Formats: sequence, C-alpha cells, structure tokens
Amino acid sequence: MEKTILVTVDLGAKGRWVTEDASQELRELARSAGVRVEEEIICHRDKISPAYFIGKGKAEELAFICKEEGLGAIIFNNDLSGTQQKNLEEIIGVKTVDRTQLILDIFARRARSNEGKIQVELAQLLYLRPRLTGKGVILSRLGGGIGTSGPGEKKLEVERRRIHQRITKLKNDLTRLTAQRKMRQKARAKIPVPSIAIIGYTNAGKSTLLNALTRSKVFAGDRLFSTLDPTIRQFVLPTNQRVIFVDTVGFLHNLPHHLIESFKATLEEVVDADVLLHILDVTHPNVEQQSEAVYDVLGELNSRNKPIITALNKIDKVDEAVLLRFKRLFDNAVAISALHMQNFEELIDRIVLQLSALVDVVEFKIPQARMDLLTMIYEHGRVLSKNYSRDLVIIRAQVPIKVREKIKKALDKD
Ligand SMILES: Nc1nc2c(ncn2[C@@H]2O[C@H](COP(=O)(O)OP(=O)(O)OP(=O)(O)O)[C@@H](O)[C@H]2O)c(=O)[nH]1
Ligand SMILES: [Mg+2]
Repeated sequence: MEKTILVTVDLGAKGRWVTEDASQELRELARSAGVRVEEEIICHRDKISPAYFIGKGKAEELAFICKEEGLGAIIFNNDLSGTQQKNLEEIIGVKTVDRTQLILDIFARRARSNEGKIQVELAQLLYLRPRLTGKGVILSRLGGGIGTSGPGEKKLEVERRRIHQRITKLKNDLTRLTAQRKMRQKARAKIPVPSIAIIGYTNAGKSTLLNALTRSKVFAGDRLFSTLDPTIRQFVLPTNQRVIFVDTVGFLHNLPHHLIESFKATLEEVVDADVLLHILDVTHPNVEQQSEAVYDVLGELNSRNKPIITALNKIDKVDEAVLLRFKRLFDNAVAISALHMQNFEELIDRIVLQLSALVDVVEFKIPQARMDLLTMIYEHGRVLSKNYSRDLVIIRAQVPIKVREKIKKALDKD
C-alpha cells in the first residue's frame, strides 16, 4: 500500500462541521480503508477552480510534496469532477482519489451479501463511467488497493463498452435480488411483528447493541462502516411481545446523494421500521454534528417522522458531568453502555412504552372457522375478554396496530 497524503479543502463554508472535524473524519475513513496515511494538510480557498479544484499553484505545491516524500496517492476530502481528477493527476503524477471513492472502497471491502456486493460494484461503475480517463479509476473490487492504475488510453473504448455491459448486467441482477428480498419481506410482514431499526452514525455501537440484546455475533469493530448489510434478529420483550431488531449500515455526514440512492435497498429497513432506535457515541468529539447528520439522512429517506428513541451509548467511558451535559442536550435520551450491557432495563422499558403507542384495544367478531385469525390475536396481542355468539367469537384484545389492520382486512374480505 503506497504512502498517502490527505487533503481537506476549507472553502469557508459555515456550518456545524468545521474543517478540522471533517479532516479528522477523513483520517478515520482512511484508517478504516487500510490506507497508510503519511501526511495531512488543510488548505483554505475562497472558491473552487473548475479545472484543478484547488488551483494550479497549489496542485504544483502538492506535486512537490509528493515527490519529496515519495508519496503514491492523494485522497481529497471533497468530491472532485472527472476533469479535476484527471488534471490533478497529470500535474501531481500520483493517483488522486476523492471522498466518495474512498467511501465506496470501504463499502467494497465490507459487502457480504450478494445484494450488497452488487450494489457496491454498481455504484463504483456508475462513479467510474464518466471518469474513465485517468489513473485513479479502478477500485479494489476491480483491481487492488485504492485507485489502482486504470487501463491505457487505447483500451479505453473497449473498457467503456465492457463497463456498460457490466452495468446492465448488475442492474438486472439487482432487480431480481430486490424482488426476492421483497418477497421475503412480504412473508415477514405476514407475521406482524413490530420492527425496531437500530440506526446511528458509523461506529456508534449499533452492532454491539444488537449483539448484546439478542446474543448474536454480528461483527462489531472500531472502524467506520463495519456493517453494510442489514441484520435482523428476533427478540422477546418482558411483556412477551415479539419484536425484531434490525442492525443497519452506519450514517455519515455529507453522504453523497447518489450513494444514498444506490444503497436505498439496504436503507429500506429503516424506512420500513416501526420504531427507530438512534444510537449516539458520547465519547466522540462531534456527537451533536453526528446526530444532525443522522437526521439529515433520515430526511433524505422521508423517515424523520417515525417514533425515535435516542440512546446515549458508551457511558462507561465518560464521567458524570459529561453525561449530564448530553442528557440536557438530548432530551429524553436513555444512557447505556452497549458493550457492558449497562442500563438495558431502562432502554427496554422505553421500547415497550414506545410500542404501546402502536397498540390499540379492539373488539373483533371472528368467525369460528377463522382459527388463523384467533391464533394471530393470541400470538401477538393480549386477550382481555372472549365470548361466543352463534358461530362468532367476540374477542376484546390489545393488539399492535399492524395486527389490527391485518385482521380488519381479512374480515372485510370474508
Ligand atoms: N467503551 C465502549 N465501547 C463501545 C460500546 N459500544 C460499542 N463500543 C465499541 O465501539 C466500536 C464500534 O462498535 P460497533 O458496534 O461496530 O459500531 P456500529 O455502530 O455497528 O458501527 P458501523 O457498523 O461501522 O456503522 C467497537 O469497537 C465497540 O466495541 C460501549 O458501550 N462502550
Ligand atoms: Mg455495525
């Protein structure tokens, strides 16, 4: 792996993410991608140069640094156009990778399911297609290492055609796999168990929590984007209600819109969930910004209005004063340690409470022949009273709203 320099360009944008935070996050991303970071710089600019992004003078300066220090790659903390990337590579003479490309590279390493792998490769090729000119074009799944050398100019036409064909094939595969997953989801929806999606910034502790709650063994690690494919686990609440927890891909600030688009299938678990459990890492210096970034992604997914439970995680690593500050900041949050299973009772109480808002007391008149509906009420609800009248069972029960709707639909059909 070649020695790499990280470049963050400060365009003077006013926002919550100050340049230093963004630059630290780039370092974490690079570390997660296994990059050997040798040097990091922040440069300030008033405006973007269409041809070189940072301006020609600065590019020449970078060329000098790379030569002096024997660096083999540059990673920009911004998104570069194909032209900018190509021009920069020409001047600097080393592979030039942008933030999207780096994120895609991490995704490529993490994807496990067929669908995940196809999604990543497709996103990579769509990213690559308009840029098929420079060196930093082929990513790990296609070559090896970040931005491994691309094809020579002569072969480009052949490459373009090949890529086009591959994109078509992947799109078809993805459609097929998505249809299959939808079928499975539908089958799952037949059993109306409420689902709770564990969401949050990458590395917040989502998988650790899923593992601790449901005694599973999803990979959890101190790196960004450990999880790419969603994992689903059953759980029985103390009220005997069955629920499912879904562990999801971590969010990141400024996740390019087209990437969210590409990973919609994975993120659908969030969209479909009844309740969101938002995990925050209180040991991270940018908790507030991270929380906002999560809400931004939820906005993109049109899911901001779902019921949300906020959990302040990793409380084993902060002192009382810090925790108190966060408790004030995040009103109504539950403080937990996923790793040490601290304060899970309160978390589960909160989940029960939240779910109770999703249940209703209803009186059903069920034909005795419909044993299936009776079973459904017994399995998912709490029966309050039961009487018989001719061939009907009149049953009053507290059931999840999902179950109520299902039964109503079935009865309407009869
Ligand atoms: N000290 C401490 N560490 C924790 C706690 N919860 C999680 N961690 C650590 O935080 C790191 C990230 O945990 P994960 O569960 O992989 O985080 P995640 O949110 O699933 O991350 P991605 O899948 O990358 O989005 C791991 O090193 C965990 O051991 C906690 O309560 N206390
Ligand atoms: Mg995870």
